[in-house]
Amino acid sequence: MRDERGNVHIGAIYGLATLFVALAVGVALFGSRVDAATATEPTHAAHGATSTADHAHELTVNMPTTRKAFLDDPEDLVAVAELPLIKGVLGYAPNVAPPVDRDYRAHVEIELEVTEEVMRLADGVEYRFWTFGGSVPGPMIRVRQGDFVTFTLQNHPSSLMPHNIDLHAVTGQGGGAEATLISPGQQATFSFTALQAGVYIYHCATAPVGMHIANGMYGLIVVEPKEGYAPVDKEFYVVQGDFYTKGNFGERGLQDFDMQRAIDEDAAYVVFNGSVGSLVGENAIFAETGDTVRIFFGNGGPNLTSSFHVIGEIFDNVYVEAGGLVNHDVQTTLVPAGGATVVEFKTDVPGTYNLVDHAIFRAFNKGAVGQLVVTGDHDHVVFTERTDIRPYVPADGQ
Ligand SMILES: [Cu+2]
Repeated sequence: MRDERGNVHIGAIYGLATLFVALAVGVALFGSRVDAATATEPTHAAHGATSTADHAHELTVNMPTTRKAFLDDPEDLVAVAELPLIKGVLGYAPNVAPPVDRDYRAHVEIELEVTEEVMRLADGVEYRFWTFGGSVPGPMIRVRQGDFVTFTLQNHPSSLMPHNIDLHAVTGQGGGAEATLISPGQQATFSFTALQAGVYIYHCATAPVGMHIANGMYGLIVVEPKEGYAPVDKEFYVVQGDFYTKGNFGERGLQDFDMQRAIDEDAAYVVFNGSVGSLVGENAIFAETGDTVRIFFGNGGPNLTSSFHVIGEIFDNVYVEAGGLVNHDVQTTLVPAGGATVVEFKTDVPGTYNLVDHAIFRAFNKGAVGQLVVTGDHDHVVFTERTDIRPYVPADGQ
């Protein structure tokens, strides 16, 4: 349409104008009733009108089969006053809170105490953590979709700071943050209905929010779908977090928080369950071959997205972002700061399986390693140990 001087040929302009007029007339005459079958060339409309059976590759979507909205069931209409009162049982990592195991709604009471205490961050390294329940992560809370939860947060009198809690499972102002903001030596209570199933981070949301999270104030609340999760042999609770100390990784002594480093997202430590080695050696988690394993995995952040991977395993199921969409056959799953996932797999071969953030310098240089030790019978079809080793001499003898 353009010659070597860059001029557009008049014929091309005429052709385009004719086409435009023809299209305009077509639209005026037929409007939306233009039948795809009358088109002389395939169009998007015609494509969309063909049967899906004509497609070589059909898109398959894993529709959530278990998802139910609150108020879908008659039981959701039962008044709170009629619900049985249950004391919530907490689970301290790597142990989970016990499965809900009930097919009715309840009024669940949860108490969680905030403390500030010096604990081990790595060998020879201590840190003044701010905690829910005296641990990092804070304990797992586990309820059933539709439960009415009365939540009491207590700030220990020995604390120096005010604290609160924002539970991502809560629908309402600040996730409970305003309702629970308390000074040392106070406690506050609020209630919420767990409207939606999923696995949710909770965290402190007191200013400076980043600092409270960076000091270890996060954990998971599991809202089981009404029919519960499928039974498995082993469940574990792991939460990743990044830490910002004045000293670099491994520098000994009591380390102070470094605000500038946190702003720069220059983590000195990236760890599972609050310290280097929390899931390694004698602290490892265990399973036997043939076990089905479920890991509730959260990421407290405050900054870094996790590329969660178990070396030598493939996740059979990943509850994408811990929601109702289940993916299969996944190697590494992204878990955002302030997010979670649920991964499930079956152990086939004995060995030591490293849990890592596959942003791999974090694993080998900043602490993000855990170990799942699998014992039991060896399936030599699934995997052989090394069967041969010998000197290698290239054919050309070099
Ligand atoms: Cu706090």
